Amino acid sequence: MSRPHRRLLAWTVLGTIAAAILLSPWSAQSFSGGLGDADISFGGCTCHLSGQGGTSGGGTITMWASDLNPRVGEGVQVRVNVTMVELSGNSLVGVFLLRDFTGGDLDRPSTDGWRIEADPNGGRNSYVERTLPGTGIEVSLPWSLTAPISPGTYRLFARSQHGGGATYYEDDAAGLEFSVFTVAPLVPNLVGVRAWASEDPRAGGEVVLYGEFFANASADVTGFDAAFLVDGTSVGVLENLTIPMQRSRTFSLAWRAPSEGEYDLIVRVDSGGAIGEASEEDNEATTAFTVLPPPPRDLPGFEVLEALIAILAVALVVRRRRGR
Ligand SMILES: [Ca+2]
Ligand SMILES: [Ca+2]
Repeated sequence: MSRPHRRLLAWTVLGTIAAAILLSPWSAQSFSGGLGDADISFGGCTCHLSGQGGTSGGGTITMWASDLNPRVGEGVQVRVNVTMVELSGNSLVGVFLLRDFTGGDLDRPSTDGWRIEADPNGGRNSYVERTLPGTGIEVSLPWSLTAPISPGTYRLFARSQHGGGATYYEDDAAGLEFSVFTVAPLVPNLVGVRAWASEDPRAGGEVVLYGEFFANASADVTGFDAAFLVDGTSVGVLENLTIPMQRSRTFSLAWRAPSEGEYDLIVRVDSGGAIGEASEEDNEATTAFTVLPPPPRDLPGFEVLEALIAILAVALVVRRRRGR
């Protein structure tokens, strides 16, 4: 570049900056040559917000987040898409990630406890610059953030600016609202789902008694018992049981029914009180079941008949010999 050309360029740059300072209230951050990526605030601009995914002027800026309801301290991807209808000569666009428009250091996301893990250019800044490939072409600027460690409602805004100088200056903004929540460990609860007995039990025969339970818990529930009661009397206790979290499991016990009739079955989980639960009132599964009369005696089988015939035959032979 020749010396006159350099001088012309320098004056153009200075003139552009001067014009921007004179013409724009947020001119300190207009950038004919760019500000450079930085962890900076927008600087107290009182411009209006165009709304969620909004547009204003000739450009478009939209925001997208991987999760609007993250847990405290959870990673969140925030993507800011920018399209410009007009561009200044250097095609440079700057985008701020902000918590509000109050300006000063307080408008940075870090004020609310957001942590910037990576900005679109690989740094950890709230403000980045990109050279756009052209007007009407969208560029996507992804930030990796860690959500604040306190639950609550938080907002993030993206604001773009470009151009600078007397001829062109534009400002667009978009915002997203986040509900950051905390997850306290669930107080475990074992719940009786249902109880039943094997089909058509008969007096003197074996009945299998069943109880199904659900573990509403954020960890597997282990080391509890299940007591089986028939008509209020314990007929057996299973020890050292486990139900995986958010699962149900069926426990069973064989019992010999003494006589026919109606019976009540209660299967009570954690009867020994090993688990402190959200509710101790819902630990039973109950049912009524009927025991049928004993089965009728079987008719003699062939083996018995054959044995009887053999005995008769022997008896006949013996009698004949005696009769001689
Ligand atoms: Ca319970
Ligand atoms: Ca308990």
